[in-house]
Amino acid sequence: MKIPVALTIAGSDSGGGAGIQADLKTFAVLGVHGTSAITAITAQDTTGVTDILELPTSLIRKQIAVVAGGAITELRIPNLVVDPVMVAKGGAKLLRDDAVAALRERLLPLASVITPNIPEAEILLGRHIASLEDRRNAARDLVALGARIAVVKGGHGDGDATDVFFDGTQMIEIVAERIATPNTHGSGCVFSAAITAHLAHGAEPLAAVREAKQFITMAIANSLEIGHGHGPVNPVFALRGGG
Ligand code: PXL
Repeated sequence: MKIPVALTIAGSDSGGGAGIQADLKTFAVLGVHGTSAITAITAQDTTGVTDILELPTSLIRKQIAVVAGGAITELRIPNLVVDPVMVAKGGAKLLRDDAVAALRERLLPLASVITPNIPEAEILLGRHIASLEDRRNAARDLVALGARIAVVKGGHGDGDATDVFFDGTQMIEIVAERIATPNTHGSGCVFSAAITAHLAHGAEPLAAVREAKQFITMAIANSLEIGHGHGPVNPVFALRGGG
């Protein structure tokens, strides 16, 4: 049987709700064979991150190399989805300050799609983002910085969860009703992994993002009451047992 293959390069969440674990569940449910390069190991539950170990760069490189046949810059990989993770739901820092410039200057220009939430777009662009118009301008500027497509997500805004998609030509709003729940841990991971999975299946980027938006909306609607903090979204909502 032939199946598309995707590689997630991400941290491990011991709580199982975000990072590598969320990405692999999402890939599996969307019919993609998931491979992984683990960048860091977090010790965390739904109430927060207790410890983080960064893995050696050489080992991260090797994980990517054996799976993908070369590091990202040397490869002509068809689709690179960059989710610029910076801060966990509970407030823990997941990206060192000195890595922000590298993300902006070296990774962003390689991205087929970059998927910042509002706080991440603010850090990448160094300015406050309040209105929907600010979100549109942010998407424009992220494309000007070199991303092929920017999706600035509206989850941290008010009202509907309106994401702004810009590919250098089309500026499109993708809207979903806000779901009132504290259990949104892993939402960014599941969204970016779902975009990746649909691209791996050959979907056009706008279609992939629209499908991923529907998928994350369902994963939030079916999110899990686990622990005493932000419970995880549920990418396996369609499976028997659901969790
Ligand atoms: O949701 C962002 C995220 C990504 N990756 C890892 C995480 C988190 C949030 O906690 O732990 C490993």
